[in-house]
Amino acid sequence: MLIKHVRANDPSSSEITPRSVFADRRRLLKAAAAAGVWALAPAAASAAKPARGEPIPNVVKWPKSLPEMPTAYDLATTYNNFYEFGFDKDDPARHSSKFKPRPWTVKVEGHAEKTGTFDLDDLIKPHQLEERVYRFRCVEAWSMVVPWVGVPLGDVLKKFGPTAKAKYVAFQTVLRPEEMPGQRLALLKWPYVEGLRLDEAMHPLALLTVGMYGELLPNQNGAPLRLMLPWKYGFKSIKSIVRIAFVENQPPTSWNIATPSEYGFYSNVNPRVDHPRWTQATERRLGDPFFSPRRPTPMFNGYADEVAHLYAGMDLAKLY
Ligand SMILES: Nc1nc2c(c(=O)[nH]1)N[C@H]1C(S)=C(S)[C@@H](COP(=O)(O)O)O[C@H]1N2
Ligand SMILES: [Mo]
Repeated sequence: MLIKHVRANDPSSSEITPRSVFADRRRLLKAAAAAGVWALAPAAASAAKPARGEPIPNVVKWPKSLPEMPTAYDLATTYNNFYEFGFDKDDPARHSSKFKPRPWTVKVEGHAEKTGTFDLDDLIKPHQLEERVYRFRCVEAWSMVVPWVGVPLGDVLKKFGPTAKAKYVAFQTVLRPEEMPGQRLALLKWPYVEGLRLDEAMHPLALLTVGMYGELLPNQNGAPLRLMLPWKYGFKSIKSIVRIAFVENQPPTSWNIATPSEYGFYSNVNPRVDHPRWTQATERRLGDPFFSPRRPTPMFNGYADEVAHLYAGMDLAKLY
């Protein structure tokens, strides 16, 4: 029942072109089957209701949350992109139950006064946590509205005292092919990496996220620690972060490495700059009835008043 319901609300495959130009899906799936990569990862959530996470108590509600109805939990946790767990939207929920998000440490490196390896519980204190309902837009033109739980990224970064040489922040996902079956395939160059200009990272909307819907993040949504950058396409919001580095030069980013002509460093949501293979002017909201029209995508995903000044004078068609 649940699965039927989810499927009926999925964006149909004819509306959304698979992003990958290098991946011939059938060849990949064959390779996956031959390599037996899914064998160790039990199919968990696919046949049943996704297991709910641990509740996070005493979360302060952010006053500027969207007044919209959040996307159904079951949709936001079963229609995912997390290539470490596979290529299809239902792979992350099905193949991530072996992943162990705790205990967890994050290595902080580079141009900062304080660096080192920090336990997640020392990095983010429970009393700092806020619930923020943000709009979320994937570069593949689907969107959702999610109540995330986290702390402003800038508040965490400031504690390390970035020095004058720190111009960018680089992020890296954990590398654990034994727990992440997608990392046993060459879907992307592993580990997944992302980056922001320091002023983008310090922007008060950038959220370092540990939960959603009042609970700890499920593995498929990037447990235990991910970014949430609501004015950028979803792929900038890197999951399962183990390394944060203050760097001088623009760091490499996974999708830019994979397909530079399609994915740039900035990746701001921009309805005026189409993806080479599909329009970015409109989107399909997960959970909308199948027959309802696509919605227009606003500049910076609706956060232009807050973030447009970061990009003043930049040609966003060139710096996409
Ligand atoms: N490490 C890692 N982070 C990732 C991805 C990924 O494949 N690996 N996918 C990105 C993409 S393309 C999107 S749309 C979002 C999806 O987040 P969600 O599953 O919480 O909706 O995660 C982003 N972060
Ligand atoms: Mo995405």
